[in-house]
Amino acid sequence: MIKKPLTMKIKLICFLLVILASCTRSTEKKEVGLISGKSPDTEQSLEWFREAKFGMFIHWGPYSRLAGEWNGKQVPVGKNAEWIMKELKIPVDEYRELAHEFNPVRFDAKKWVRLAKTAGMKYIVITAKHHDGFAMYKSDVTSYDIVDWTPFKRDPLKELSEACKEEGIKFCVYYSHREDWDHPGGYGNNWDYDNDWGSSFYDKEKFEKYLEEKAKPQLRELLTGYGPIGLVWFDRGMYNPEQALEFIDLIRDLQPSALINGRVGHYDQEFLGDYQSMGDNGMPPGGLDEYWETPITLNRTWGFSKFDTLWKSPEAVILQFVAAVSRGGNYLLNIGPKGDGEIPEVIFGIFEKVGSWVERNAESIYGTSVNPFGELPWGYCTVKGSKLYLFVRDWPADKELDLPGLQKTVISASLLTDQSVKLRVRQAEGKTSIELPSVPPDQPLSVLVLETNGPPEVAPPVVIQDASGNLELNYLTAITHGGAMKRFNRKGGFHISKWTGPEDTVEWNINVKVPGVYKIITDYSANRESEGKSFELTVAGSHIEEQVNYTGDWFEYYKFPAGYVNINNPGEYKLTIHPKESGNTFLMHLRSITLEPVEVTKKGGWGINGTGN
Ligand code: FHN
Repeated sequence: MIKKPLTMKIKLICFLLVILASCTRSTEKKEVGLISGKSPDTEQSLEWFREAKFGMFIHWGPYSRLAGEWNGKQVPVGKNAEWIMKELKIPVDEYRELAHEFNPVRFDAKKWVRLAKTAGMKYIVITAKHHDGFAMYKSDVTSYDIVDWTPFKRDPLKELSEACKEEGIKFCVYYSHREDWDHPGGYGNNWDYDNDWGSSFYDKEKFEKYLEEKAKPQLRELLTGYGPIGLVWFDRGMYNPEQALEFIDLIRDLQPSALINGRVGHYDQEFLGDYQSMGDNGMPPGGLDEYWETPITLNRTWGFSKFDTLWKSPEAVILQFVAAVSRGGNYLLNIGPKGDGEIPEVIFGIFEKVGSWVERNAESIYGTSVNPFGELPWGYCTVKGSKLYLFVRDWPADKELDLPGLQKTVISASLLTDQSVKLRVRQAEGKTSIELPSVPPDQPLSVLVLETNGPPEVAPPVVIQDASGNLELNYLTAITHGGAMKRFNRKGGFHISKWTGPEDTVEWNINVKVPGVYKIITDYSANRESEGKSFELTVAGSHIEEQVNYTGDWFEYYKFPAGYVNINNPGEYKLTIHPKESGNTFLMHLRSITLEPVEVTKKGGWGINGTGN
């Protein structure tokens, strides 16, 4: 039974007053609510992306020739070499002079594409224009491009797009749409111009001039001059949704099946585009309900730096790649070719080793879907049809691999690379264990393939009490129904949202060892449109109805008490939460719900007897 202390309402009002007092943010930001920015054929367009898993990112421009050094000054290792213009405050005129000398005569499009193929990559994303403002293709919008400005005179994007076509690789472009240190109206230059405006405010006139006379026309050129583009990779998010939607519309008009990454819009707002981009080198701790991709550096910088030699080993790349795939994401691994067009030799060695592992285990990677088990202590998992692929990183000393919660019968189990080696499987009491050979056949991951009697079904995760007795319910262990989604946002981190009606439910299974009274604490963010919406929370037979509080903006989280529940007996329970009525905006962005045992009444806290003492 729920006891709701009378003082709770007062506490909530106090909370709100504190929140409102701290709400000094600009109102310029406008939440897009349910605008998805997606075209009707997005799902279909996403097909190749879902299948592909692995892409090659290329950061290449006049900065590559400088290789992290200018006038005896060095871009510190750990900082981005492609940012040399800004890091060392190279004046626009001087950088333009340096760009005249960019002459990558050793560039070989076919060799680059073959390198991507060697590693098992299915798409290439190249910087058509990075923040330095220099176009790496023939642009008629400006002469500040590789064909008109350099002795090279060739269009590497044309050559790459053709080589990609020949080799069956998706050709994709990166375009820095907000940031441009060369144009007097672009964002970011604070040494020649005064344009480092931050992420919320900008000089409207100057910036819109830049958008109209450079960014949009250049994007139009890229979408019309290079055949089908797999995806457009924007960076450092646009100021507001209206501006971002103009870029989206341009793409939808000119190449409706080109995908758009999640960095097209402002990072702090509802994401636009077709899939979410993690932060640089980001990795979610578990699966999400939306498509995502993570951009990863092979050393520590994106553009070439002669000082940065801390390369990831092939093993590290494979482990990280498989972690991404098992969590339902794509892995976009970067290379920084040199200024002369050569790719550092060491990269060939790494890619060859990665590629040979990927080739051996291709079936377990491409076209698979997310691991249904939650994180596994010994490695990773993917699924395709009625097959489960288990990637064993930590080979168990007793050679017994435990797979918890599989609810289908295993028909056969073997090593993926040698399916004549059948493995013995025992299934009892919800546990599946597989007998492994004594030595792992592959490094850094050995892959097993299990065939089950139908698409794998898995027992839902059960949250147990931590050392303080708390039950911490977050996106990792949530089961989402209807439109409710596990999501990521650069500002808001991992959370649950996109729920607008009662059918959009989220549930958790919890195991309560210690019966008693638990305080329920919800941790969420909500904007004005969601304020006052009702939600229902049910746990152990108790129903709570609460109204959503305004927290300042989306992704500004606050913790709100949502009452108490008395759990009389130890055992397993379900906690569910959903909007009470249908609406046209998200209920809230929910980060977590905590059930906290109430043992003693804390001084100044909420009492369970309604006294507040
Ligand atoms: O500033 C850029 C950086 O140079 C690089 O392009 C990365 C790739 O994801 N994106 C930006 C930083 O997030």
